[in-house]
Amino acid sequence: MSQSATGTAVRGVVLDEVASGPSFTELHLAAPGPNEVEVTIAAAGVCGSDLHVALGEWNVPRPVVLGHEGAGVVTRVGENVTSLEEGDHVILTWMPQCGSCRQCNNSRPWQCEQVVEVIETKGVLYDGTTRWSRNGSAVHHFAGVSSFAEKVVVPESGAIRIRRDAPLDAVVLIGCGVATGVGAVRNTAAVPAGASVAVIGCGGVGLSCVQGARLAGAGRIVAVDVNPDKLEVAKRLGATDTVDAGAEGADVAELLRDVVPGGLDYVFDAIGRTSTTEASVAALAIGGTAVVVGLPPEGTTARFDPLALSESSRRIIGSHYGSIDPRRDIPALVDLYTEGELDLETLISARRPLSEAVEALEDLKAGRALRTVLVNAQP
Ligand code: PAD
Ligand code: ZN
Repeated sequence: MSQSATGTAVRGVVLDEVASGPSFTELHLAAPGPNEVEVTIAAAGVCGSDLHVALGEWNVPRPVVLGHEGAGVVTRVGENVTSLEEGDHVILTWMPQCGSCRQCNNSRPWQCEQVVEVIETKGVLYDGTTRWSRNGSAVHHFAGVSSFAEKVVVPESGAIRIRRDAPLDAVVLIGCGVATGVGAVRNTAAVPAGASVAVIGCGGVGLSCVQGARLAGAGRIVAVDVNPDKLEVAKRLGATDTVDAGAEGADVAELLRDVVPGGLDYVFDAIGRTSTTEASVAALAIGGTAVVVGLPPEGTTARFDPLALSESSRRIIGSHYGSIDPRRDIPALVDLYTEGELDLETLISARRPLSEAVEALEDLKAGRALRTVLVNAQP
């Protein structure tokens, strides 16, 4: 990496075309502008959402530097930055709230309108331009994070300062998967102690729902997956029962009723396929709530029986980013980890160098990995 006043040469994982797949390549990163910071990445987590983009299931502006779970150290601050300084340890968030839209003003920073309209949709930072380029041509940011790179530039509100004694190659997972799963249970659904809970899909997000249910004091926590290894992990993280949905023609709602007759108070769909969303609703008890957490491919639809919904006071709700306020909830989740209440090590199936991001995405696609943490060897 060579650094100058105008920018830095860094390596990162770029997706040009879905057909050719991502590659680890040389890029130019411009210096942070006003209200932006440069962060040297220590670790990045590989999440199902990166896979959605790599597989072309979500359309984002390309070429794009992938990655949206990241943690590192602030190495430069732009003009007008007041809340961060060089040397701060930070977890990156893909919800760098603008602080002034209708959602931010209504204390719903996880739905910031400017993030959707500018950062996510256009693949740029708040001034409408990108800090990334390659051979003089613009390359886009992914979700305002692009953590599969040696260094990044993000909005000031996209870097959340955390305590310095927390290992960055573990707490990195809090930035997306853990915040999403734990938050869905504790914030979005506000599951009360004693409730019966099922979680469909035990990847990084679903296992975080399992942990959230344990932290909430749920009475029954039923983990569902097609992979028996994931169900074993779910038990270690607090599942009281497991359902293997791998058999040909398995009816997940029926299998869940065998475990909890009368249905469940809460079912979390941590995958977001038509079949899993429909099963989440069908498995509910009277007054139960289905929570759609997993993000489906664009254009997906699901069906439910409106009569059963109305007659039995059931609810279907969506959970975006665990309804978290990053500045409040990310440091609090780091505290839970350092106090031994939140298990992150069990979620990490491998640590690999950043240069092996493409292989790590392959592992996730093939179901071989829980969370792979990519480690930047030269921070
Ligand atoms: P993952 O691929 O690690 O986990 C998916 C899990 O589902 C794996 O354990 C699979 O074995 C399992 N599975 C697959 N098919 C079935 C099935 N038919 N029945 C039961 N289990 C099955 O992904 P992840 O945990 O990183 O992400 C899960 C989803 O959450 C993904 O769609 C991602 O985009 C989404 C997400 N949502 C938010 C949000 O704000 N709502 C944030 C981050 C990620
Ligand atoms: Zn994610």
